Amino acid sequence: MGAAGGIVLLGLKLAPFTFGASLAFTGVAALGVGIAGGMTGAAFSITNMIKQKSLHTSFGWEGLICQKIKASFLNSQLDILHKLLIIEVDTSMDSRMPIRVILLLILVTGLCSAYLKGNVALHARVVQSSLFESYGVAEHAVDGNRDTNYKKGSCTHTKQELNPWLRIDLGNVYSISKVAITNREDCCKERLKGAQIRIGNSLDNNGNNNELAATVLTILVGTKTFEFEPIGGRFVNIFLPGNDEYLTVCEVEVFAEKDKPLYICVPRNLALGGKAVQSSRYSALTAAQNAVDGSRESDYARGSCSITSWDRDPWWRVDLLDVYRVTRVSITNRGDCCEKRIEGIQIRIGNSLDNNGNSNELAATVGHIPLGGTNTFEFKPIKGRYVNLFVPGRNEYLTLCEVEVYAE
Ligand SMILES: [Ca+2]
Ligand SMILES: [Ca+2]
Repeated sequence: MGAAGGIVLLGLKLAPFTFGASLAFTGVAALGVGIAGGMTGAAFSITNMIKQKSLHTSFGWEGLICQKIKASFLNSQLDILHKLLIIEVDTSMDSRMPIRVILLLILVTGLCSAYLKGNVALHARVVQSSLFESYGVAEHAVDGNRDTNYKKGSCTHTKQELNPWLRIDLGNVYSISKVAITNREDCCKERLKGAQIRIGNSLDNNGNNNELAATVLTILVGTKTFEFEPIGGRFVNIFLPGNDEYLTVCEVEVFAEKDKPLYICVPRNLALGGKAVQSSRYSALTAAQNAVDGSRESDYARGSCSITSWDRDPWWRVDLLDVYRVTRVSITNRGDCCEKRIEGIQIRIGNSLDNNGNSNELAATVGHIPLGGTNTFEFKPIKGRYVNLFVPGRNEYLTLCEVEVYAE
């Protein structure tokens, strides 16, 4: 189609993208966002489904859960998209709805046919060890433009430093057999000599300890493709060992051995499996753990909500059992009564248990959430093992029917 545009999927606006070679990848990303955002019960049940399947065929790391691709799973994903489509049709009164349905159908088609052919790094998330100046941002490595003139604004550029690096996060795990690197040509071609391509799933040493796939042994002119025995990985690093080095690339393209990923990864709800406590318990039905039981059931009588007594400054806390860079918390309000209890809750995240964790960094403050509704709060990454929900300055029955926590 060649047209750029954004897609609204389950009420979430996705970043603009171009239909074409990257369509299938974007389709997977869209599904991930749908799950992550958890804007509907359907999306939430997908997360649970993946969690249950994970017992046998997937693994997780860095706040993600990754599902091994099998034909049946791909089909089930298509089923899910189909169901979401029906939900959209059934519930949306929005006049733009038909456009959304068409876009979603295109996504489904993309998953079926154009599945991940070509460069899987295109428009992927990318980060580098430092930034020389705004012309040299990391995103220029995956912008689809091989222009070798740095001044045209399509190359990266770190500061001069020890061991600079650039890391591409493919989002999913691929069996990678080829990486093409485009060097700058307006000057400084020799700088890239000695750079290593490293591939794997670890972020140890920023991913630079992952398996060495190839090394730039000579002065690289224009674009050079490095081929090697396939390596499974989500991260592709360009690592330049040495003192006082600048790392600049004008494009990095990554090609997988097969035309689909080995694993599809979606953000994992870190609160599931965590240990929850609260300042007090209203009744036997309202344990702290009910807010992380994987169910958004919002009817008090069903026993899936946590409620404290009428405490001064009540609080609830989940221990994620590890430290994550948390970027998002979703909270489900009680549905059968008491809509306003939720208002004014502070989301606090950190590693301290001083003041029961309620003095950790403030991530967001909860406003209105409709009866039985789920709101998602997004913020800059905050490192922490504990997520507190804290109501300062009043007496309240702190009531939560589900709390979901996601890292970047
Ligand atoms: Ca570029
Ligand atoms: Ca619950």
